[in-house]
Amino acid sequence: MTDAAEDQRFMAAAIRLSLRNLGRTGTNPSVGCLLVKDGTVLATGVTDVGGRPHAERIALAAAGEGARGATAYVSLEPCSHHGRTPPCADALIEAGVARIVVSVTDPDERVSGRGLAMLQAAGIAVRTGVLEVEGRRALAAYLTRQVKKRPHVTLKLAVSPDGMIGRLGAGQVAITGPVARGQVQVLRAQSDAILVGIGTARADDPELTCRLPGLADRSPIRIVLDHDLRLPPYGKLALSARAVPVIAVAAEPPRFDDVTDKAFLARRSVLDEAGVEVLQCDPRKLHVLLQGLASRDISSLLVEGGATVAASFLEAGLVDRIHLYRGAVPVGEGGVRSPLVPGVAPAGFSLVRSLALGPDHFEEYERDLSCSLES
Ligand code: AOF
Ligand code: ZN
Repeated sequence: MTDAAEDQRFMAAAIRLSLRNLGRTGTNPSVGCLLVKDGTVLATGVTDVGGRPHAERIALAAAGEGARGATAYVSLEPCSHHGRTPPCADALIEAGVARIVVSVTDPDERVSGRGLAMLQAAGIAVRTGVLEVEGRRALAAYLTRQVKKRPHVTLKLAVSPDGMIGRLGAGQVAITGPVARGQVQVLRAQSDAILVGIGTARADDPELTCRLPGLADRSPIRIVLDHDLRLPPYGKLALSARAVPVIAVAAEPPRFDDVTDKAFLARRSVLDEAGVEVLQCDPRKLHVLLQGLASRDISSLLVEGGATVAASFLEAGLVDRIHLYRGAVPVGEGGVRSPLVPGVAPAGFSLVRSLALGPDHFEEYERDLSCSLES
């Protein structure tokens, strides 16, 4: 195998490994690191839950003296700053690593090329940009929050063969089967927050938690766009707000004769008591809301419905990735039309993955790079 092919093979493994703690490292990226010598993996490391220790330190600790003369494959540039831990670049130099292969350079202004420069200055051979597209995909939440100061947004839609996402007044309609639903639950576990509109919250009474065995403690924060604060206090979301946080995003309360609407205040105090946080921010100003969520350490946001919310995120140019499921059973009369249909790439997006999930079909679209620079 050529050196280049071997670099790609080990970097692919480091990136795959990094996915293990996706959504569990706070604002710190989940990074994967492999230490390799003579074509054999000596040790591996993934950024620990909570964000520390960093991946390189875990791999170096596992390899011990064996790290001397090894090649390190890291999905993100090793850090150069004294943050809550000393620089990984120093640790790699001290351990006597001979060569470093990196996928993505770190946009964190404390690092941003300095990690690579430190390694090179110490005489270590450095190669960057290996499987960069895949590396950026795995680090998308971190990179988006760092660069755009907003969370990375995934829009998920489950669409029936007749182009519907549900039926008016019918509550939750099962569009897809258990395999697809399981995949959505994994996506929830990997996201920091999940967002729906008040229409969906009222009509479907969803729980929006991750209920896969073993992943129940990884439910994301639940956010409802709720302009007039109509979230039912006895719905599943409010009733479970003490176990898994719920944020209702409401506009400024209406005022009559300069007195704040009493009914609004009453609704707010009931929700306060249930443990629901009311965030005052006009839910129609999505850019402002997303900046606010990023400043609360939310790096990845999963938008789960309904049609109005999906359309407004798309119109605002705030969708980075789309997960589109096509179910097998038509909804028929009274259906709610989906803003997107499977098989047709939305403008500015490209298909990156497509697979069958039992009777259903799954498509993943990513925002084209030229469009993703703007918002
Ligand atoms: C690495 N390896 O596994 C990760 C890195 O608060 P601190 O000190 O943990 O620093 C956080 C920054 O460290 C984060 O913004 C990013 O630049 C880097 N994350 N670096 O060498 C890792 N997770
Ligand atoms: Zn580090």
